[in-house]
Amino acid sequence: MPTLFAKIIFTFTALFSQNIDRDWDQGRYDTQLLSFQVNTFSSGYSIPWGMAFLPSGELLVSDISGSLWRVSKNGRKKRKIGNSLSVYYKGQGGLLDVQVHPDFELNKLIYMCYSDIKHKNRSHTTVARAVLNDHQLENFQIIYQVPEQLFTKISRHFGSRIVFDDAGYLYFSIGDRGMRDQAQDITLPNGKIHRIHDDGSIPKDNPFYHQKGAARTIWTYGNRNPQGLAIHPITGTIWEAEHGPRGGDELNIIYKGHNYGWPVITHGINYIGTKITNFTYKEGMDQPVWHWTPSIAVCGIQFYDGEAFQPWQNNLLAASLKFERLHRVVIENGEKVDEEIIFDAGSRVRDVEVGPMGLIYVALEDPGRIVQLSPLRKTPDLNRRN
Ligand SMILES: [Ca+2]
Ligand SMILES: [Ca+2]
Repeated sequence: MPTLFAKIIFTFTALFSQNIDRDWDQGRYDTQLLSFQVNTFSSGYSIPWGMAFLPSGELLVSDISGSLWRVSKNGRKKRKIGNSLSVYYKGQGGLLDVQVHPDFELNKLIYMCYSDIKHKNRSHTTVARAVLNDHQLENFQIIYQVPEQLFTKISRHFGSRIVFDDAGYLYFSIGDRGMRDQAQDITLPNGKIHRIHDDGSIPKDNPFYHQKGAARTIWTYGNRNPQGLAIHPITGTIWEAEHGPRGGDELNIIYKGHNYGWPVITHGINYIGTKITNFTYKEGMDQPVWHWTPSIAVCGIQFYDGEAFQPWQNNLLAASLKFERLHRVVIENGEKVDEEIIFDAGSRVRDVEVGPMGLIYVALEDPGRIVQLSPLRKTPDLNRRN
């Protein structure tokens, strides 16, 4: 009889947890400037690591496990895109970001960055592009890959995000790969933001293009583990978010050839509490626009440029893995002037994206799913006295 009893309990638990899974994200949130509704948009992921909208309004989702998905406009259907990526799915490694070419309607190109794998489980961050034909990738092409001798068994700090600027250059990030001092070494690719053309060729006006021995794709250096990149909708500047050690998560504006300091300067300390450096400032190294200390484990970032959440226009949305929240950061003249936690997700927040109708899409972990934020009219405060 204990077996039958256990079975009944199990069935009950299963039914109950299914209900929770379906409904637990739904709710109304009231914030300083407006209220919004949260609904589940798409589920069934390991970790939805990156998101990018196609001009059709469909959403591409890169899952860390290596699967790439094409999700219908209303989120009800998702289909796996066949790919032959050699993804090292371990530790922080896997399929990372996905991005759509600015001229997708003409060339159907999509871009992916991922933890590539070589023999003996050595890995590094690679960038590839392919033509997306319905649910197949065609003309798959690796457009950035480090020399094989730099592949390592270390399975952390791969970065990585991809953005295109207004002039069509492609930027992507690689973390320090756990070898912090190498972030200052411009002959090595790790701990850097890179800039290439959309076909992988290297622009001749890159800052170290003509410097002997330098990795010519480098745009900036001294970046610890950047997992957020976004273009400011008005100024066109590139904004970057990177994980600090313990403390010192950074928000930076990315300028050609600049040194962002890691590990010579940082506002963080080692995880075990010991000091990394005595310095938070040094001549020739950029200070962050903002640093989160203690660390929020900042991941994906995106500027809000839609109409639906009008009061949030040009604000930066930032994902926090550690505190499981979505932040809204108000920026004026390149400086942070205010910050609000707008969504307490209750799950690690991996990425954020703005859809073609101005709705906000948030990628959450455990279980891997995407929720949709849509605005509600703010309820008048009945207790307020003027
Ligand atoms: Ca994206
Ligand atoms: Ca820094």
